[in-house]
Amino acid sequence: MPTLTRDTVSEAVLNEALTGLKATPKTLSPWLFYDERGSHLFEKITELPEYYLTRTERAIFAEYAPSLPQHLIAAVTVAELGAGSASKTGVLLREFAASQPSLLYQPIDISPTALEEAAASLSEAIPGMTVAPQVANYITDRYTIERPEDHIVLALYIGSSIGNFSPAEALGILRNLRDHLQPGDSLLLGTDLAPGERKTVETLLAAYDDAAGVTAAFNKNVLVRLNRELDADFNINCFAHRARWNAAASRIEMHLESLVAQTVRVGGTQIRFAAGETIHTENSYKFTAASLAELLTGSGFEVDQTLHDADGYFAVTLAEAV
Ligand code: AVJ
Repeated sequence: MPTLTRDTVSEAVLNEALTGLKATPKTLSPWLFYDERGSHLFEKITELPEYYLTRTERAIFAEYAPSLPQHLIAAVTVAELGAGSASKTGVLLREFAASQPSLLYQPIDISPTALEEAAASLSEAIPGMTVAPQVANYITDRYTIERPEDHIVLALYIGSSIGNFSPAEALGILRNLRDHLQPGDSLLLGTDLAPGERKTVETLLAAYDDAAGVTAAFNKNVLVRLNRELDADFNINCFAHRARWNAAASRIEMHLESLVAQTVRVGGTQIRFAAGETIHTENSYKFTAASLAELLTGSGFEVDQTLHDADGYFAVTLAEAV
């Protein structure tokens, strides 16, 4: 099973930080958010009044779980990409476990702490279920999906995690996932939706710039992490959290804006910032029915059904590997 040791993680952090901060414009990849503190801040984000994504997706699951297609419930193993603490997954797993007491659940995530919490809380909530966690970056590392004999695989890629990736990268991730599957296996994909009739850009922006400042702390945590792990000397107060809607690319962007001209030392390298210059820390793509269909068809899946909330904020798509 591929695992990341502490050393390979720090090396990856150093590579990512130096490559991103020497580039123009400056970037830092969103996976850097998720150290222990970042993972906890993200959990707090999911409970914010402005952050509708998690609770909307959970409501869709709760409504949908009792009517899951029979072939999915019969003999299935569930593998989840980017499981995190898997707080939403329980709703679905409970449904599967009801008809399948020895359910095998395979969460894959980059954060060992989040996986430990997921394994602990789910094993307790669903006795009899086997949890087989895998610490892996599903973009850069190999991962495995086990298939008990005569079982189908249901892959979960929920929480709009795929929204962090460009359309081309998203295709690559789903094609790679498809390569782990067989025809007849299924994918449940959770995606945040683009502004529409009832969803405004303001709603979106508020979700990424909440009144309590949790998202700002989450964004700035990447600098805290570089300070600690790479002995960098970012002055956190000299950067501000910014959320922007990029309509042309259909994405929310998060940036850290340097409030002054300054030089920061990162792993022995001097990085210069102009006043107002930003580090682009995250893209969060927002989908339409058309962009979802294109993504899924292009990666070897066929859309079975799409579920969403009444306001069209969020979508959960069930697709079959073809
Ligand atoms: C975990 C990628 C789904 O894009 O909404 C939340 C991360 N960033 N607030 C998202 C995030 C700022 C989140 N995803």
